[in-house]
Amino acid sequence: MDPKSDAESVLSTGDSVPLTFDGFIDNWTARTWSITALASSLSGKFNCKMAPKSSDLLMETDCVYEEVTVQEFCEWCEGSAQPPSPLLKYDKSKFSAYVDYKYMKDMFVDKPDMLQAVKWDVFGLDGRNGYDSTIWIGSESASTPLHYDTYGFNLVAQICGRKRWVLFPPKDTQNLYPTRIPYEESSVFSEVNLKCPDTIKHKRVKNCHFHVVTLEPGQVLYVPRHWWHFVECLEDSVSINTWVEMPEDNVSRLHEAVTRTLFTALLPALSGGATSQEKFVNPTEELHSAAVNLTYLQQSLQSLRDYRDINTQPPNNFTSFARTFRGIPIVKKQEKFKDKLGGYPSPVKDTETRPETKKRKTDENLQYHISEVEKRMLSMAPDELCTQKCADTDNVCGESCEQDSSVATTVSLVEGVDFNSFLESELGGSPPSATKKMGLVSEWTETEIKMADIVQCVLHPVLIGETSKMITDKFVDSINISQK
Ligand SMILES: O=C(O)CCC(=O)C(=O)O
Repeated sequence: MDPKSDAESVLSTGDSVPLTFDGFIDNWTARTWSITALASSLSGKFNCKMAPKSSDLLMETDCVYEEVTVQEFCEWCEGSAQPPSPLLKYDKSKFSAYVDYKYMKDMFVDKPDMLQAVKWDVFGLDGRNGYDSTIWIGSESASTPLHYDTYGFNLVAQICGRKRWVLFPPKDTQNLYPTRIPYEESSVFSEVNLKCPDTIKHKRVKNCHFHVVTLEPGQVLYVPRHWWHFVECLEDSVSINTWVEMPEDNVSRLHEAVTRTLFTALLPALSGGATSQEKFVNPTEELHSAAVNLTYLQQSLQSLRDYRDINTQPPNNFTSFARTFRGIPIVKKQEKFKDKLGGYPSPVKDTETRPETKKRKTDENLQYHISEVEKRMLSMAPDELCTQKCADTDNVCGESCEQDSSVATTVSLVEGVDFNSFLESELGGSPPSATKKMGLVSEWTETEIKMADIVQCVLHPVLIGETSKMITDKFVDSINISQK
């Protein structure tokens, strides 16, 4: 194998690409979770995002929120909502429901055992579990608008149901018309409506590189730092993710502090008073005074100074993640576009979409860290391996045995396609020419739209990057980390 094509080298290039991992979380207790099982374990009430099924651009500020138990969510999904469920008034054929972006340490506060049901050690992240993870419980069609996260890299484990991810590299940022409205610390949203791209208003979207993947239960997706993503549940689904801190986050923290300071100062002009703030600020976001924001900005400068001054750098999570996959080959996989975005897919047969899986060769000279899954396999006697029906293509056991991909591990590349291929597969080749602004919560006035457009230019990530660089040059010398 060409050493440059192993997973570690692909991950470690300056611009790594999304990868999917098969067979790495089969031993998680969380793999057995279903929405029904969660409903019987969790009694609390959680915020649930209700969104109309529509091909309009849908931001989180356009949705309504209801407080529900997971049992009520589950009954609504099954079409058996009962009074006094607040979801009773929503028709499942017209709405989606999303108990999204919930920190597991809050949701499972009185169920500490359930936090141990998630273990990221197999990805080189020792000791990382549910305490550092977020859970997303969505009905079919529930979605998260196109955005990128400013901090870290992301690992996403699909627990049940399938989810479609459309990803774009950071080099497409200008092609995706970034906006900080609605404002959320650590997320940059896009103005582009992927379900119905307006190629007149957003001409550059045609230059984008679309990386599309359908995550199936048991798969894990690696989302590299600053990759844009639009995510949609193809079925009722549960996923769990962890955002993993990186050294570059020190610079991102300064960018975010500058953005927050400017946004908070501009908000009164935008909203004409407190009443319409909800249009401009994402529902989960909490704003602070200018004084608190400036303190936060100073703290981010201090973190940069500390980072520069530490002689021995703290362990780098990304290096440790990448090193775990040294010597592991990468399978090339391109989404077959079996299901249309926002459509009502019929189940896909496993054999049609899964890449071929191969059990890795056990060679003492290979220096890679052996995954937990593989350790389990290696601790088995050869005939035990046979009864597990492993994909023994190297014939370790010497017997012929039936192939079963569930015990093998595979790392696959999520390759990119261009705009036309994306449109042909997803929208039947005819892009609509206009995008409407959704307004389930409240309609936007002409003045608000104009003001928001101006603020969005002032808060453009490129400008914030330049301002942050100036601040860094003035207050912190020679920072030795990427300032992208
Ligand atoms: O699963 C989703 O709907 C969105 C997930 C997401 O945005 C993330 O993990 O960064």
